[in-house]
Amino acid sequence: MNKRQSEPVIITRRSLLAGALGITAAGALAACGMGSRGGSASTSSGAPASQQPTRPTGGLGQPSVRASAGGLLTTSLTAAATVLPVGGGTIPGLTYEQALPGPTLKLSPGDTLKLKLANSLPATSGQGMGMGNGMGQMNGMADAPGHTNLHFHGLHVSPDGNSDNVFIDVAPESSQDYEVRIPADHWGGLNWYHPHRHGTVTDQVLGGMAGAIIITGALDSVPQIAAAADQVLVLQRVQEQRSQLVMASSMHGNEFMSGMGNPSFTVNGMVSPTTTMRPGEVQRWRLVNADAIDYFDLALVDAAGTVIPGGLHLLARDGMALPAVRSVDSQLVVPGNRVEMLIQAPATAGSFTLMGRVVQGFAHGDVPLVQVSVTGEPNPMPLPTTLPTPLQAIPASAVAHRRTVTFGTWGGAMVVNGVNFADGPDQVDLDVGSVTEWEVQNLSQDKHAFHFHTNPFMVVAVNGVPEPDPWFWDTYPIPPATAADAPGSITIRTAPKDFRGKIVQHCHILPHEDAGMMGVINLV
Ligand SMILES: [Cu+2]
Repeated sequence: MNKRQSEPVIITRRSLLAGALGITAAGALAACGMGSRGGSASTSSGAPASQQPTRPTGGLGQPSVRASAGGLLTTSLTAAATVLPVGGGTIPGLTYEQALPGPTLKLSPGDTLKLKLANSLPATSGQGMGMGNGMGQMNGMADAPGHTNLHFHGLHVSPDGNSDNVFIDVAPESSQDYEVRIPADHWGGLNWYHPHRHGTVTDQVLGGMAGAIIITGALDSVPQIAAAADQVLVLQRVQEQRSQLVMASSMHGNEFMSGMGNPSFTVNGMVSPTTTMRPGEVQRWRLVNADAIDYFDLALVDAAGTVIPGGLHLLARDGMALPAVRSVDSQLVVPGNRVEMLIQAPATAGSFTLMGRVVQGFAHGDVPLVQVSVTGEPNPMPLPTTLPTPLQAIPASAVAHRRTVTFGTWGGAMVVNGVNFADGPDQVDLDVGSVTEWEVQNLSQDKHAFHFHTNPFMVVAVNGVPEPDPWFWDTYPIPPATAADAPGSITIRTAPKDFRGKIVQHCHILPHEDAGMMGVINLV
């Protein structure tokens, strides 16, 4: 049974109170004996006692876990207004299951998820941000306060019917039964769910509506990974003046607005939670950037504030395992990105911090995401080198089609291929079963983060410079244009398979998406 502190250590201006949602979730988890591993048999290590990891005992809790059994996970999520305790006061939020973040859904390849989404959101939520008053229409925002739906971000599943279909509309006081079939050959990794009803997404994600989805996979049985304590880290914000931020950030230069309304960045519902590791211990940390706006540059820093070189041992990005461990100083995560990594505590007692370092242009400063106290008997654990991954790089020789896609602004509106979602949308076909190479251009001098649904893509170049080790993502920042005739670009290769239907490509800076920076892709 885990021992957990009753209170998070308060080191920042704001911190969720003891008894806040993260602690409640952790307590509930400990009470039902699941611990941080979520009760998964697949993480049983069989390692000798000296190799057993220290279980997290600090203030860092884990979201509650809902795991499939016998090939099926039947569950429900109720979206509703929630009062979030912050500092000495409260902030009105929007959550799933009254929890920040929502519960973690854990499934295996071949499983079916049957999920009832119940919409108990206030029918007025989202009003006051310009929707329905002309200003929102000018921005391309849909006039649908309180409406919602679900997107299963990162899952390679059908986009049709009642599966991962973002054209479903769930009105207030109604519900929707989703059925999502995970292919038997789905890759394992961390994904996430969030609302995707055009026009209300930003308000709902900023309010707190997000949760992790774990697909089990080959990494789980790598001995060095199986021996490591598994921590899911859901990075979100709690936010005053949410509706004003939504409105302001849908305009140009959003990053300068991202500090509006005193945001507090949380991990599993707490500000700068603490955990402990033994000297030399290795833990498996899986982080999703579930913020709607901000980029973060992740790095481990020591007590003196110095970056620990090679401190992030990357296993997977956007839910897809790398072919080998990559040990890096830092890793950028834009909204929607996931990064899974091993973290090794130094050989001697002390402390270090997972820092979400500021990215130029954003207002949040360096955010200490998780603080680690290194204490106790040394427990040196090994790191793996090569990794099992079911993915294969897409060679240039396989490219059958080429296309250019543009993200930018036109007459003040956010557009894809020159068209605002409310005015079209832009529609393009994408051939299933063959390889297409895309140049995705950013015509504006704002930041944009490219995402499209159902299939991942391999990033082969950024601004025309080849990537040294091209691999897969499902969300990737497009560098800003440096001049009107000098767009930023990423070059990607896609090999869509298995599913046909109507999906979307959009900017994952969600106020841009709500403002119409989204187009339709027909998988044909
Ligand atoms: Cu954007």
